[in-house]
Amino acid sequence: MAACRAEEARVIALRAEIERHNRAYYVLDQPTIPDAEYDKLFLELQRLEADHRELVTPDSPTQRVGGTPLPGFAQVHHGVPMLSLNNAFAEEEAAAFDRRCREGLGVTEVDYAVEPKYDGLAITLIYEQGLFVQGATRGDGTTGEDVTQNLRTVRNIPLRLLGTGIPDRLEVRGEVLILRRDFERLNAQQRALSAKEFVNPRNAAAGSLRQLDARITAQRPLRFFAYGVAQVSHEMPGTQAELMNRLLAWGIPVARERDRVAGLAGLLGYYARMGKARDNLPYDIDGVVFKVNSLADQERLGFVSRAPRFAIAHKFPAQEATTTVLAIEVQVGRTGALTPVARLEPVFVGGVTVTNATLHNEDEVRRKDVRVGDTVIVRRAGDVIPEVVAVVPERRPIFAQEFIMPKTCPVCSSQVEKPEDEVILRCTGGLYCPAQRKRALLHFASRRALDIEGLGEKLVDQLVDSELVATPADLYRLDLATLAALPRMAEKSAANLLEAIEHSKQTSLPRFIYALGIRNVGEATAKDLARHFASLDALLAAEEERLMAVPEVGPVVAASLCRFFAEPHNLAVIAQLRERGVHWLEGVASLPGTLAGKTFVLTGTLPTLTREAAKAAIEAQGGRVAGSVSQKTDYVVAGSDAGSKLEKAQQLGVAIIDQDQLLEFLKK
Ligand code: 9MJ
Repeated sequence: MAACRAEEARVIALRAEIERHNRAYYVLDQPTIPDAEYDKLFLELQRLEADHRELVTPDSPTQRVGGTPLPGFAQVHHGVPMLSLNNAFAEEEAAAFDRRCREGLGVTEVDYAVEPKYDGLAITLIYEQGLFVQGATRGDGTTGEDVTQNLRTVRNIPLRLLGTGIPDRLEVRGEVLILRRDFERLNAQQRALSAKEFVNPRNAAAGSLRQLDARITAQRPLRFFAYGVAQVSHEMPGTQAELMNRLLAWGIPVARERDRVAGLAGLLGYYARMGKARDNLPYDIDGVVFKVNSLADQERLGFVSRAPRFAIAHKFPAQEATTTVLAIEVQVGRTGALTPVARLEPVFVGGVTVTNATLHNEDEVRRKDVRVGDTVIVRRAGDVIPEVVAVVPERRPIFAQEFIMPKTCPVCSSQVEKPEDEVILRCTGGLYCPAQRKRALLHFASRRALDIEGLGEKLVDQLVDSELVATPADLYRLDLATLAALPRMAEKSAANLLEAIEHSKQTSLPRFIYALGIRNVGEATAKDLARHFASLDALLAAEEERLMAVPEVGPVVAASLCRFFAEPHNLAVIAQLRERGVHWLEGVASLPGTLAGKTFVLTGTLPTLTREAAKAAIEAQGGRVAGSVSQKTDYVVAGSDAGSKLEKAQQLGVAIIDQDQLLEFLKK
């Protein structure tokens, strides 16, 4: 049925509105309407076009869904070759690039346009009279594949350019990629469908772009970002930075993180800034790109073989590398969790040499099917612990055996159980299990717990293996002769350790609760409990209901606490710790750290607190207690019979408080 004028007008209005929302969402990252409303507009347009085929245009948003699968991709010859960039891996190489640019241009300082180096796939887009007509992959740089149908489905590639001054012909270069958050969602979807997950966003983007059936590509969250112009029929701006702004004005997405800098210092500053920002960017980047900003200067510098002289990619350390699995071992954690760990052929990745990578749990090993002898892709991003991302199946040795989790604890041979609703297996040996004992000791001694400096993994291994120490309470019975007799232990280190142990006796209630290593009781919960109960005995006496009355404590935490305190062995250790001198200031419900950066001086006799107790309480909150009053003193805590320190404080105008005011501070 032929469309009437009103329908034609509606189709035009719908298209304009949908494209406006598309641009707001995909190019400007500022969504304007809820998804459901967008879907309604889209459906209305689809229906009108289905009823009136003559109204369908190639730039209609409905044309982004993909059509009949192709038998194969046609080849496209690139009129202007798609070059690659030379790489700089070190500062000296960036400096050499800057020197060559300065010398080539005869200037003392070069103005640069800088941008992220996307870890995606290079493509080229051709627009004629503002209409997207062809898109192709880079291929070998001279000839690529015609992936126009697939690129039409990429939501942030404009099918028609917007605005004014649209050239008759424009060829834009850029990269297609998948944003990290979209990648996570895509893999979750794959899991839900029991389909194979993608290894990383780059592989997912590559696989999606090279689909012969564009309907599949349409379902993949591909994005495009432009970084250059190969050909244009019109007069264009004179710099790379302005060129990018012009593309953006036409509705072509460009990197938000682009910038302009001066000279080598500017380049290195940008590299450092982006290196820090890397893990928080919406997409993966593998470095930054430096380009001489002036397009005339770019032309003067020209090209060397297949790469421009006016640009360079300064790479970041790779976050992924391949290596081989030498063994799969199972570690037992503090709470008995069994974690499979891959021992790897050492490999340099993420800026460090990695020899182990976590395999998380049994389900993960099975899903990834990692076997000893496998070649695997290892990832280490930022400070995150290295992990095995995937196996390279083509390189699996024929003898490789499927990995099976042990049925008993690999350390103490106790039964292994899989608690309901958990993916991890746990050793049921509790503190009978040396592995759990070692982990518990390390946790007890860790910085945020009792902070025993020098009590590291090796020493804990020695102490437990030689049966000198089984529980944290045993630490407080060690003596110099016993410690110094340990292999590889010098008398000085033994003395230092004893001093650190002695020092740890004075602690705070939140630290002590945290140090016990109760499941589901982290630092924040320990603080909540300490604040609520104010004394350890009150906490020990609390039944499940009273525990649940703590605002931040739910049934899981309450159950863990009850289980822990119901264990006579745990109560015995707590009693021994107290007997052996571990102490804290009780009756003061407080939040550690509230006095950070504040210096106190104590003088005179306080009504109830001993000087040691007051000092411990201040220090437990991160405050410092000094011996004499100076300009740097924040507060003098004065009791009865205060002498010269009080006078000094008055002279210097330092705040003077009493015990009650101090206790108020400690409560905050
Ligand atoms: C990437 N991959 O992000 C260039 N690139 O410029 C950027 N690649 C490039 N620019 C000229 N940002 C040739 C290649």
